[in-house]
Amino acid sequence: MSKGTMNKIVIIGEGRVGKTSLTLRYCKGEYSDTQESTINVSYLEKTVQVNETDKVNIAIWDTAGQEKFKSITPMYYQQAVCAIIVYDITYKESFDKVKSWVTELTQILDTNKIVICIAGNKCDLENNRQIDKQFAEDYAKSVGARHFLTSAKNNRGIDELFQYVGQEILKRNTNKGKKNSKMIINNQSILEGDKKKEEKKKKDSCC
Ligand SMILES: Nc1nc2c(ncn2[C@@H]2O[C@H](COP(=O)(O)OP(=O)(O)OP(=O)(O)O)[C@@H](O)[C@H]2O)c(=O)[nH]1
Ligand SMILES: [Mg+2]
Repeated sequence: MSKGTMNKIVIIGEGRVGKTSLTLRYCKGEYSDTQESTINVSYLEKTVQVNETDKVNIAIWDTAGQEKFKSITPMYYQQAVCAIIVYDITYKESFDKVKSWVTELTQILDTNKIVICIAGNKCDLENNRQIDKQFAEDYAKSVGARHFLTSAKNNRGIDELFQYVGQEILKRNTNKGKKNSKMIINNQSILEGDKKKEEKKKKDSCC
């Protein structure tokens, strides 16, 4: 990956599902049982060490889930290369809403091009689970997304989630790079072909 490229990730989902807690846990190693609701959006940057040699810089846009901010959230989707949709495994309605987030994303972004992850957060509260893991995984698969179980409180599943995001972004950026260099090579061959044609024309018209 070229150094300095910033890859935009947007975190969306119902209010109080743990979007900010996930982000803070991953970026700063912090967690609070009294985390306050986000106003509009918050922004953090981090570098994901994908493997021994490759790093991916990510800019995380942690959106506000409260109803009153719903109309402004789509503004933050633009240019995103990855969306993480969070629900709370102990709150069924938050999973039902995942479907509307997926629909909204599809209307604004090319979902074939971006990485979509669905995170079932608060998995430390297993006894209060309202959403079956297999059910959630099947749903994620059906919309081309990858499902993760996370706990910001117990720091579970979060590194795996962002590691996957980093790997997928790296893969896509590498493919894009290959496509671009192919285009440059093709353009070069066209130019060289034109040059040869031009020289032949000159020769033919000469004497
Ligand atoms: N048990 C448990 N509680 C969590 C977890 N993650 C977050 N919480 C708690 O859930 C509440 C909401 O967390 P936030 O991170 O503010 O949720 P949010 O999705 O950012 O909420 P909005 O900013 O309002 O959209 C807070 O009291 C957190 O401490 C978790 O993994 N387990
Ligand atoms: Mg928040």
